[in-house]
Amino acid sequence: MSYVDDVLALVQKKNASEPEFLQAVEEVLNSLRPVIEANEEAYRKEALLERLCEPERQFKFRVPWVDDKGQVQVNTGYRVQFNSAIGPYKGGLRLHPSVNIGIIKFLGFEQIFKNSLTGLPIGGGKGGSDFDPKGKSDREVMAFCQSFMTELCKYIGADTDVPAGDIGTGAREIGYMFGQYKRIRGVYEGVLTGKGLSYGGSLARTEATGYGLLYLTREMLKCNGHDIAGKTVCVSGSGNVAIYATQKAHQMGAKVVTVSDSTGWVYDPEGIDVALLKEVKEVKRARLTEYAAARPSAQYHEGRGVWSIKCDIALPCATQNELLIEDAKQLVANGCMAVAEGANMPTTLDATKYLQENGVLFAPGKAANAGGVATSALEMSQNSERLSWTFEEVDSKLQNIMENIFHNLDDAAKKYATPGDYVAGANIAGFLKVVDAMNAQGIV
Ligand code: NDP
Ligand code: 2IT
Repeated sequence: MSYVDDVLALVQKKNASEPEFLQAVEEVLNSLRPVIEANEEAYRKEALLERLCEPERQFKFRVPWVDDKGQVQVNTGYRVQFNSAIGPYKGGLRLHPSVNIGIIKFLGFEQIFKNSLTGLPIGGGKGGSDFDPKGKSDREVMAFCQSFMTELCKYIGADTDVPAGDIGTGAREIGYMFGQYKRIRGVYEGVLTGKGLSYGGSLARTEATGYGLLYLTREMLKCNGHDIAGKTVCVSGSGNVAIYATQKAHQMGAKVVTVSDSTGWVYDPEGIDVALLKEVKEVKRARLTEYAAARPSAQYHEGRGVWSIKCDIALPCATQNELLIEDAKQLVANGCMAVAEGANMPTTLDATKYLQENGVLFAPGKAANAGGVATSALEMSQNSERLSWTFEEVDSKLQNIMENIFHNLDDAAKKYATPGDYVAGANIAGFLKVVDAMNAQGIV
């Protein structure tokens, strides 16, 4: 068997109960075949892929907190420090009832290559908890965040591991966690990103993932002879990534006609009203039924269904495995020309293959949503030099980073795989830098 097949078999055996992690590893290793096969014996001897697929370190801990009724609740906290070859561990904290070690490992593994693609010195990590912030009071969220950080603060630091937001972790949660870190460790440092502007946050970090997604999508379309202006776009999700993707798409002259949450979705043929969406989701923390109730042109549907609407561009911005093979078939039948992933691994492997085989331009999440972590790295730089840059300065660096990422993966696809295969291009370009650093640092 080839080295890649041997390692895939080993990873499957060792992590049999972690389907999302196995899915992420399978996608990456399969697309690395051309570069691995060119150097197979050396890589095998160094156990390079075995080292890449094994986290450097992982923590799992108890998070007890008291709810508003005086009842003690217990959640499980995680931090996976996956790979520090090119910089301190960097990656978000997911707070969602579905969180388990396999989900955190898949996210941490993806983060290694994503962070490498940004061109900035950040390694891969991820964390979170099965805590559900939905429906909790601010005091309950604070109690959870303080308890979570009381344990997490032992393992992180501005030069070792710098967490940030992800699903369920926004500015409120980051604020509570930062306060607790400072209180226990007694240092005021950039240990978290996505902070509020009054205590070390960066302008444009809130917008960065969604904006970055559109900067990369625009570049991908441009290089394939298309203009984003005038295009109809379907977005899924209605959180941080979805909101700012929608806003930037509108600024570029495209029209977003759908958004969704975990209970339903909205079709708004007039174009999503971003101010209303922000009010419903960021201020009221309410369901999309409230958006539909306030907007005569919007139709609300229970369940899932955004990919059934005819569009030119699809931007999955909610969660993993939300765009399935039947959705891919529907998108192709409806004439969709591009899919760019705002979420991490939202498209299943068979759906990705179907889209690519049917000529749809496909930008994988580890490239397309890298604007968030890239801007987090810019926040780290500003914290280190104790200065704050303007919105325009950060936003223009973000644009450059996203356009460079697209060209790097386009070039890598042409050089090592198949032109236009941006999945392979992203994995290979991300991998080469990490491997170079790992090799230089010896067997660690
Ligand atoms: P938010 O918590 O702000 O929003 C998540 C959105 O996705 C909500 O609309 C939520 O609906 C929906 N959603 C979450 N889980 C599910 C589910 N199981 N089924 C259906 N809908 C679901 O998170 P973000 O916008 O920050 O993150 C979205 C995606 O983008 C994630 O994959 C994340 O890993 C990725 N990402 C985020 C970055 C960031 O900077 N924030 C950076 C790069 C990637 P509901 O409210 O009903 O749960
Ligand atoms: O998936 C991701 O890249 C994020 N959730 C952002 C991570 C970060 O450190 O900003």
